[in-house]
Amino acid sequence: MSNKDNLFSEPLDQIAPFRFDESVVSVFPDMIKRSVPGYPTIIAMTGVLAARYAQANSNLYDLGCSLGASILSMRQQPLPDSCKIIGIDNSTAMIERCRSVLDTDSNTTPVELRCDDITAVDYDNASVIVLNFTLQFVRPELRNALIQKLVASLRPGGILIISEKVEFTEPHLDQLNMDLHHEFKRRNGYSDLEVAQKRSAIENVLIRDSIETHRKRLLDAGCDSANVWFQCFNFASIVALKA
Ligand code: GEK
Repeated sequence: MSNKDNLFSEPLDQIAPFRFDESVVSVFPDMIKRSVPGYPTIIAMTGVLAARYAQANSNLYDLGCSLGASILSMRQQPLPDSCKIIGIDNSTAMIERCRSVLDTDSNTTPVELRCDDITAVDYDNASVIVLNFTLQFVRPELRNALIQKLVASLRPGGILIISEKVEFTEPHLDQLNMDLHHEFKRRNGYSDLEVAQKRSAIENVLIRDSIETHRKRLLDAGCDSANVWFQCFNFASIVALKA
């Protein structure tokens, strides 16, 4: 059961940089659903894409797995034999809660959870790699090397799914999409104070790239295509294929 996210509902004297700690974990499903336009669709389609591209005897990675939403979506699918799902997150609180979520799931594809920094891990034999709203929290100077490492670990015919809050290079479009996103949050019950305080907490923690930057990074790393399959305002999901 997820509690209602009211972490920023009261005026705060000081707004600390956002962290994925116990308090966030306890409201996380409510927070992400009310904050990210298209989140339920992106999670559901992550499973659909995984079912299409997963290969027998390969690894399916969910990086920044939080409470395992994408793991569960992939695990519900009829996956080929001997697939293994590996979820990685560097928040102990997230991984612990994710373990108990998975304990209640009756699907049988093996899942391994690791509490680790996704930039410090070795990857191999991957057919599907999911980064749903995680790369935006990785320090920008580490992003190219991470994507290169991930694409190198992909088997031919494998995919990488990257969902992110994105930046628009034209200032008026960036402002328009930020306004529309804030309106989305207001309509989901967040007050102006909550929107403003969360924005301060996340500043310098969540650093956006443009869709063009994401696509170029994926193609430079060796993907043969990288296409946006979902977008709502400043939230987009890209699927990149290594042919
Ligand atoms: C979902 N994918 O429900 N290494 C490992 N984990 C990290 C790192 C890192 N370097 N940086 C951040 N994280 C999930 C949602 S949330 C997105 C992902 C959001 C983890 C962090 O601990 C958190 O659990 C997750 O990435 C980002 O579809 O809250 O906006």
